[in-house]
Formats: sequence, structure tokens, C-alpha cells
Amino acid sequence: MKEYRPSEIEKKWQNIWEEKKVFETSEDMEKPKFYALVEFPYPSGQGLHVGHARPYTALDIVSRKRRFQGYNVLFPMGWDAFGLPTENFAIKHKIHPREVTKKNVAMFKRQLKSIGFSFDWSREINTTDPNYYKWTQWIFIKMFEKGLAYKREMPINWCPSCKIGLANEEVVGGCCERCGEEVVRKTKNQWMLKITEYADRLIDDLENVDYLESIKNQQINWIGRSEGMEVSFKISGKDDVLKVFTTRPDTLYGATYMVIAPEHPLIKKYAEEIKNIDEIKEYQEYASKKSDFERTELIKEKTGVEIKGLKAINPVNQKEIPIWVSDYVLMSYGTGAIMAVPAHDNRDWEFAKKFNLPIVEVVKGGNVDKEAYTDTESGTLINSELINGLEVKEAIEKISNWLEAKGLGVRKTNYKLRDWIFSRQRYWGEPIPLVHCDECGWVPVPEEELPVLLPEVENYEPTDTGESPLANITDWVETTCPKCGRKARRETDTMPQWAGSSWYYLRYTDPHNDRELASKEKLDYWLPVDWYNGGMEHTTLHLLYSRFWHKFLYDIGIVSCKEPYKKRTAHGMILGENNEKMSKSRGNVVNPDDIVNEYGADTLRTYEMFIGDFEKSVPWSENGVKGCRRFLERVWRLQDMVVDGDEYSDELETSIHKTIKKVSEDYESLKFNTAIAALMTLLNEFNDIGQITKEDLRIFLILLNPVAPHITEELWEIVNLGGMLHEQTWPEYDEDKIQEEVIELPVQVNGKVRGKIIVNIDDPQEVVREKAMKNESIMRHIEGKDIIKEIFVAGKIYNIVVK
Ligand code: ANZ
Ligand code: ZN
Repeated sequence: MKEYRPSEIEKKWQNIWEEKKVFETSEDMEKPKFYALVEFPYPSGQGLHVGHARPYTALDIVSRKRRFQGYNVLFPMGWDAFGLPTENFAIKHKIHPREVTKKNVAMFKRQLKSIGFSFDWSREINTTDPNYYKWTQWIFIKMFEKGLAYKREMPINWCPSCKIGLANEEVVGGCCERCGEEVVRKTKNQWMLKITEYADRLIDDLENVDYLESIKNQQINWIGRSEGMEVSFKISGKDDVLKVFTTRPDTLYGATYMVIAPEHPLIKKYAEEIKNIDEIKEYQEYASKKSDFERTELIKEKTGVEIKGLKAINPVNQKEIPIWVSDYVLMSYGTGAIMAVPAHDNRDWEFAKKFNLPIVEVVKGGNVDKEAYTDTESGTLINSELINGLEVKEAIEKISNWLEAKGLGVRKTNYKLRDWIFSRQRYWGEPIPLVHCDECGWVPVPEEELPVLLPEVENYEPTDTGESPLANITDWVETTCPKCGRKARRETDTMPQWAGSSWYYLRYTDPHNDRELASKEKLDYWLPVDWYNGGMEHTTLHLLYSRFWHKFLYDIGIVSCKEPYKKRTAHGMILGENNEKMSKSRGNVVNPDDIVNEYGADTLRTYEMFIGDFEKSVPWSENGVKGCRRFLERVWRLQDMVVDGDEYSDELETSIHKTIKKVSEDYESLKFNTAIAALMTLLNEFNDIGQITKEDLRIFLILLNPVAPHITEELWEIVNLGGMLHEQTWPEYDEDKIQEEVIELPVQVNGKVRGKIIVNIDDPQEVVREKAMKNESIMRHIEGKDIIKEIFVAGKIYNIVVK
């Protein structure tokens, strides 16, 4: 037997697969299709990270399994290559971002290939390729034509260090997500996309997709649909009303004052009558320096000023109440004004305490001297003439009807979701394909002139005025109006990095099409994506944006399904050995190249899948890598144990059927670690027996192949199992052969039986633990405690010791 040398066999098989185009997707539309998608990487200068390899291996496994099952599989890869890091690197080192991208892509591609992923490289795409971004621009123009893109003066979040406007989503804790610098507000004319028009559909259509529940919730929370009432408060002595948005009209009798946002137009309108207008202006100035995030932080000490000279009248009891200005009310939500009910809203409560405003309890249930009572599930209305004695929900219903009947209010749905700020004042992005003409306004560049290429510039540095560097290229900016032929100017803003990734999965279906973004026939065949796996960090924005674009393309007849992704799962992160995030600054980043070189790609792949539950974050462990390498060494030695025979060994029959079932199911449900564990168990049985048939080995190799494709192909050839492994079909198991004895197993917690669970007599401890943890009584007894010991006697008892 030759020694196991991954470096030789891995290259060898990668070349064979490539030459034979084994993983190239066929255009045979008679076959059932399977479209597996992983998030295409940003080709950064740091190269591939072991964190990338985890989701890629996972869907590589599923894709390989599907090919064995006779599917036409699309498993593509590409580059999300526009964006800031590349541009910043280019500025610093004075290299064109195109060159930087080219170099980084080459590095990523070499790394990905070395790991043996079964991507169809003939469909590689790159968002910075003009043949690609032509269609990104085309989609933008279609949106513009449908009124979904508009330009508006917007207070934006401005990062003074990156010199870039950021979307709300890119501001984390008041700071720039990229560089950590504190974000300031600046007003700019920006292109906006009307994603809000799709808010309801983006929530409602989640019903028909198979996403992790947590991912659905993130989408829903981000959109933040809120049903309430817009109620009009008369302004005392004026023929004017102040409108508020409230989700709690039942608390109207408890409204003891009003609050308007510092930017509210009421202030300007009545400036002459407001006695303390200077004080208010001062406060406006103070508030303008804060971000929305800071303003709405709960723990923040409340600030505000009473408007002297204006009062509002509560429509339910005609009481006159004061109007305050405070920055905890945002102009960008609802009507920019609220009725304050300190007894039942936390912020109002704090504000009232600080400024000594009256607190009137209207829902009985808590102690409003101590804190606001916000529960809507229990409590009865008091001090509220029209609705006394009702529960909150009934009261809301009744008072809403009353308000509507009197013309004092209307039911209203609000959303947290804002329109998408789509302009960036940077170089390395898709030029927004519009021209401004004094006569015709904004005019799209005609389709036959697309793409609008990024012009060459001397300097990619954004200007301090906040203009894109493109604004300095007079030759490029000055053009003629496509409509009237007069002089006109090009838009110099570029698109955000989110643009190219909003539709990339469509392009993979037909990546070389130069007449349309993809042919209808191919889109109809391949869509929706059957399985999309990505990071938990992309379950709000990227997912929302791409669903929005997809729905728009559905509306204009480009795609035939309403949702782009049938199923969306997420992987956990790979952390450093000491459980912290891997980062350059900590010096704990593991380079996949090193693992491939030292242990082999198959070891890397096996380890990445064996490392822990796929959806959880787990620390890297070099020892774990070594363990996986040892497993593969033992697999390698199977070649010396094989005897002829096209049936299973008698002693192994049940185990093999069981393993086929287990592995087949686990690969489908992200339980790659337990699938590998089952294969390890089977390998142990092989070793116990000391001799296996070719048929035993055949099945073992096919099952392991999706995880460790190189070593399994090589063994297949060495043992001469016929043809090549990748040409085989996925094995079937026989349910009759794996009937097991089912028993009721008592589970003890600290020596006392706390529940009985149904298990198979030879279920291993992990399986029993899993089942025990789903038992309510047992869960209750261990909740909040640490498991310090487990005693397991198969078929008899399982005892958990907790502290
Ligand atoms: C009176 C009230 C009484 C409220 C009560 C809550 C509890 P969501 O669910 O987020 O939509 N609100 C409305 N507009 C606001 C703005 N521009 N800035 C800050 N707060 C605003 O929350 C809606 C509630 O948030 C509204 O209902 C309003 O306070 C406040 F016991 O009105 B409520
Ligand atoms: Zn014109």
C-alpha cells in the first residue's frame, strides 16, 4: 500500500474533474433541477478564510449528493467585487481597483479550487465586469421608469473618515460599520429606491418559503410593520391639528402631554407665537448633532423643551395639554409627533419623571409610580369614560371605531423600513445610468448604450465636498441628452455594493447572455434557487434587497416566481482557538492554504463539517484537524482489507443500511457532523471485522465522497470498483433491514426519574441526549443549570447530574 499523500491525489482528481467537465451544469431541461447557492465572496486582499469554506463545503456536499441522485445541479461561484475595501486599498497603494480586484480574484479562485469544490466555473461571474453590471444598470433603469427610483434631499449618515454616505443599516451603534468612526448627519441629494412599496409583500410572502424561523423573524422585524391609529389633536385656539401615530389609542385618556420631533414643521409655522422660540431653536441645533440611534436609545437621559404658547386638546376629554419638543421622537417615523402616555410607555414615563409631568393611569395592572405598565395582554381600562372595564384589545377596537366615526382618527399601518438610499459618492461602483438635462430632467441612458462604463480617473479619492471622484472628469460628465440632444450632465453617483448582489443568482442561470439579463427559458427552468445558504449577518439587508429586486422583476415579467429562494439556511462562524472572532489584529486567522498544504483538502473539508453543529459558532482546533486527518488515514487503509464480493458482509448488513439512512438524512438537514460520526462508527465496525467486501467499501466510499471527494475517488480507482466514483448513483437502504427495537428509557436528573423517552435500543448517547433535551419535564429540571456529568447505560437508563 502506498502512503496517503493528499497533495498528489487531490491535484490529480481536480484535473480529471476539470478536463472531463464533471461539474459543468448541463442544459438538459428534461432532467429535474437543483440549484444550490452560496453567498459569493467579496475578494478581499486577505484571501479566503476558513469561515468561507464551511458553508461552501456544506452545499458542495448537498450538490454532490444531488448529482448522484440524477439531478441537473447548478452550483455556481462568482465575485461580489465592487466596494470600499478594494477602493481604499487602491487609493493607498495607487493601483487601479480593477487591478486589485483581478489579483484578489485570482487568489480566491486558486484557493477555492485547491479545496475541490464542485463549482461550475464556466459560469463564474463578477459584479465589476461591464457585461455583468450592464444588467445591474438595466434593472435600475427599469425601476426608474416605474417610478421606484427617485432623487431626494436626504439627511444622510456621513462617515467623515470614509467620506461616504451610509445607509441606516451600515451604521452600527452610531458608528460607521466599516471603520468605526462616529457618523455625522449631512444633507445630500440622493437616489432612493422605493423598497417601502414592497413592505407588505416582503412580509406576507415569507409564508411560502422555507427559511429558518429566526431568519423570517429578522426580515419581519426589520420591516417593522406596526398597526395603529393616526389621531388628530386640535391645537388650542387655532384652526389646525397636530397628528400623532399611536399603537395604543386605548390609552388616550392617559395622554398628559404631546411631544414633537425637533424637526417638526409646527415649530416653523408658529415661530412668531412661540414665546420661547430661541430656546427651542437652540434645542433643535443640539438635536441635529445626534444620530437617530443615539436619540432613541432607551437608557439615554431624556432631554426636551416645552413649547410655550401652544397647547393641544385631547379629543376624548377636551383637556388642554402642553406640547414639548424632544429628540426621542423622530421626524422620520409616523407623523413625527406623539401623544405621551407616561403611565404606559417607558420613554414617556422617564420623560414625565424628569420634567415633573402628570402620570395618569388608565390600564389597571401594574404600579405606575414605579414604572410604566406596558403589558397589553392583561389589565383593564380605568379613568377612561368610553372604554372603562374593557381589556386592552377590546378597548383599542372600540376607541378606534369611535375616533373614525367622529372623524378624529384613521387606522394606519406604519413601517420601520425606510426607502433605500442608493447613491454612493465613490468611484468603485456601478455608475448610475442617468443623464440630467435642464429641459427633460433625469433621462435614462438608452439600453443600447449600456453599460455606462466607469471612466478612468487619476485619483479615486472622494472629494471633501462629498462628490464622487467621477464629478471631476469633465469629458465624461458632459454629454448630450438622449431625449432632446441638448447639453446634459451624467449622474456621477455610483451604486452601493448591495446592488450587484441583489440579482446575481439570476445571472448564473445564463451568465454569457448579451441580449438580456438571462433568457426566460433558463430563468423559468432554474428558479427559484432550491437552497441558499449564507451568513447570519446577511439575513436582513442582502436578503431583503434581493427579495425586493426579485419581486420587482416578477412585476415586470422577467421572472415567473415571486420569491428568489425556496429555502434559506445559515451557518455559524468559525472562531479562533480561544473562542474569539478570527481577525488579523488578533493574529489568530487560520489560512485554508496552510491546512490544505499540511493535511490536505479532504481533511480540511471533513474537519469543517465535523467541527460542530453547522448553525452554531465554533472555535477552530488544530487538534480537531489532526483527528480528521487520522480518520482519513484509516479510510485509506481500507484498501488492504477488501475481498471480492458484490454483497454486503453478513455482519455489516444492518449497519450499512442504517448508515445509508443516517447519512442521507443528515446531509439534508445540516447535520454534517453526525453524518461523519456515523461513517466513523461504520469504519470502526469494518476494522473490528478486519475484512470487508467490495460492496461494503463501495457504499462507504459513495457516502463519504461528498465530504472527502478526492481520497474516495482515488480508493475507488485503486480497488478497482468499476468506472469512476462520481459516475455512480446514490445508494438506497432497505427499511426492513433496519428495524430496531424501540423502548421507553427512564431519564433521571440528579438521581430522580424526571421523564421517560422513546428511543431505539441501540441509540448512542448523543441521540438519547438530543431526545431527552426535547422532553419538557426534563428540560424544566435542568434549565439554567450546568450539566456536570452524564451516566448512560444503553437500553437501561440515562442519568444527568446538574448543578
Ligand atoms: C401612545 C402610546 C401609549 C404609545 C402607550 C405606546 C404605548 P411602534 O410599535 O414602534 O410602531 N411613536 C410614534 N411615533 C413616534 C416617533 N416618530 N418617534 C418616537 N416614538 C414614536 O411604536 C408606536 C408607538 O411609538 C406609538 O404609540 C408612539 O407611542 C410612539 F402606552 O402612542 B405610542
Ligand atoms: Zn433633454
